[in-house]
Amino acid sequence: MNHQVSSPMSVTMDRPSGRVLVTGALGQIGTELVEALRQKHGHEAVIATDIRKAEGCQILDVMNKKEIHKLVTEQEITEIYHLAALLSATGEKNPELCWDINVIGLENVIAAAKKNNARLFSPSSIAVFGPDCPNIAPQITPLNPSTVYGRTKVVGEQLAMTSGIDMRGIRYPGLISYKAPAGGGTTDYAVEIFHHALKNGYYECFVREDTKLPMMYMDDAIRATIELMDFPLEKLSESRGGYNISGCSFTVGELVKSIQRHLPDFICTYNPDIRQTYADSWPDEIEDDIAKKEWGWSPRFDLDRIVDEMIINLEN
Ligand code: NAD
Ligand code: AKB
Repeated sequence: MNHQVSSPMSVTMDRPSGRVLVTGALGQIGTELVEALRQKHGHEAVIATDIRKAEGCQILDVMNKKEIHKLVTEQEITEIYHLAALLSATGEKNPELCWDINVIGLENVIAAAKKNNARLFSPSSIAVFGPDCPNIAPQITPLNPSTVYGRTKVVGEQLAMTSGIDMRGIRYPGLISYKAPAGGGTTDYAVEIFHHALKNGYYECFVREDTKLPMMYMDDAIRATIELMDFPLEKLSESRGGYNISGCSFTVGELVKSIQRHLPDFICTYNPDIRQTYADSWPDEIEDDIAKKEWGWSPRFDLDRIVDEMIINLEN
């Protein structure tokens, strides 16, 4: 991957030897990752797929093993970003479907990658940690999640090390972005709050004011993903199935205060639901010394900068 070929286009584009496939491309991450990959490799080299229909995106259900094989073989796919999944809130409402899509779907993609010698990026999550994890989560610690969603992510990390392919992942924190809505997770409040603040000046939050979780701006997450995939495999350790990366951690109360710098009349009230228990089972902060040391990870966005970017972009 990523070698320069001697065509005029290669002056600005880093062309993969084959094509790049993105599953779940219409989601919160896919919307921005496809854009970034197309900028890097050229529009034609990146095939966006999802179970939903949209312009510029092919239909591909990751439960359909035969179709995945066909597409990966016919399109000469050499790199896959597998984003199709159910997130924590949707997943806990339908645990069997969550297991099927997140684990069987991943196994289907791994099988196709293996047959075609493709590299694979498959995201993990801070949901791999459970209530026994220290408040500041180390990279290496027992993984005993209390959610089915978290368990599917632990299996994903294990498959990265046992599947025999070049497979990598990141334990993404809650991701904050403005281009696409958050897709049914516990950390969705940190995205929804901006839309409600700007539209109504009011938000009823489904977790408590003192709930503190690791969060990250989407630009940092996309850059981390591409930087990790660009790094030589032999320089990565056994953490490659799911690297801890830290952006910033804050409580909802701190987020509200930061938004009030722009919108002083904004009011947030609190009405915790079942998602509070998922949030309570996850760590407050993430220790990312291994990602920093191994492949040079470094975040760029703190809380106030995220809030400034969100408000400016949603207002326009
Ligand atoms: P999302 O819910 O926004 O997008 C997932 C996409 O997958 C959707 O567009 C959906 O239509 C598609 N999909 C669902 N079932 C499918 C199927 N059977 N076949 C094909 N496509 C299907 O999720 P996201 O936020 O973009 O997350 C992508 C990945 O990153 C997931 O693995 C998620 O667990 C992980 N992650 C996300 C966050 C976050 O805060 N967004 C944090 C940690 C980890
Ligand atoms: C969720 O809340 O489910 C996701 C995640 C942290 O994995 N945003």
